[in-house]
Amino acid sequence: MIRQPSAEEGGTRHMPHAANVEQGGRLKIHSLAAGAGDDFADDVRRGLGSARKALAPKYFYDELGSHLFDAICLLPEYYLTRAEAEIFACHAGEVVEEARRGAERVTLVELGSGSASKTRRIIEALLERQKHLTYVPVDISPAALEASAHALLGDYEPLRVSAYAADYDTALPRLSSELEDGARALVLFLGSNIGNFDRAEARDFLRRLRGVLRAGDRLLLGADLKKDGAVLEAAYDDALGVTAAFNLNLLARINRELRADFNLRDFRHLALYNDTEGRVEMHLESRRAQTVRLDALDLEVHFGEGERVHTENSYKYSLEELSALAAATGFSRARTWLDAAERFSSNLFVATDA
Ligand code: AVI
Repeated sequence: MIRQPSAEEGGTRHMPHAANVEQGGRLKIHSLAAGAGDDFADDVRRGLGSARKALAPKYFYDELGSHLFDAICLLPEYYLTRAEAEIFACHAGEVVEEARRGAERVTLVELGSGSASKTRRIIEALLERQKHLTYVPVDISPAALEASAHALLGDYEPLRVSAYAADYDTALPRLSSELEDGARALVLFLGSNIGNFDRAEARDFLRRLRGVLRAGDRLLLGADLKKDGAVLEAAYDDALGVTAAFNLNLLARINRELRADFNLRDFRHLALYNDTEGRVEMHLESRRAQTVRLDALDLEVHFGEGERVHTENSYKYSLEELSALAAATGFSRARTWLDAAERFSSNLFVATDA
């Protein structure tokens, strides 16, 4: 998952590109991250000023939001993380065999690597088959990248890490310089992150990714499957209220960073499955008519009773839609693994000839 840098991680704007080399030359960190400060203010002004109020889900992930997301992944209702971990526990060897087919070596890239906990199974399976491995994680949070890179290097001696603290748009054009001749790329895009793009954005993103890959390179894409709406709504509206807190934290973040006076108790979390669009929508609904002041923006925003702020879409896929997505973006869906309950899919896309 792509996360925003927290205040502690620095509000530095447009950090110049710098590559720090550490850990006996085994770790390189490329800092390409731009601070989110003004973008956040501009996006909040635009989002709350539009006729259909909306806020971008990337802003969930400040420090508290990132912890709340980690807690969501432990919830009984949020099956996605466990299902993907189960697939890797059962099939990492096969995934890696398929990814390596016909290649001597693999370079592993991960988009939105976060804590990289599920990646360990893939790294281990690769290191059983090749002596050395270059791992190229990309995440917006320098702190998360550094922590996960140090942990992985401590645990896997033959590993070399070239990490990019950057958003996807900034990192994608840099990736080609990491793809060595003679080594196939295996790109991980896990955890249903693709679901937070709408369908056109998903196609656009995968086309841009395909543009930096070579024919035969692989993408392992985690995608949540379409299923009963009640199961999906429970996954995004858990009984403990953790997802509600995750959603409401967006207003708390606006209070903290933009000196606003949202009363969180005056809003409620909603998670609705939109069957026509095949997506779970999250909203924050105003419980009463109210006006909120955002001092840092010198802005007042009025909310009618029952008015909603749309905060996230999580698109769900059928296997046919995944094949069509692959075909439309320069890949073919070569293999798919499902968890035992068939709720989640890990899909090996192969980059086809241009
Ligand atoms: C990060 N992303 C894939 C999660 C999802 O399922 O869309 C974010 C999330 N939102 C609510 N719960 C989890």
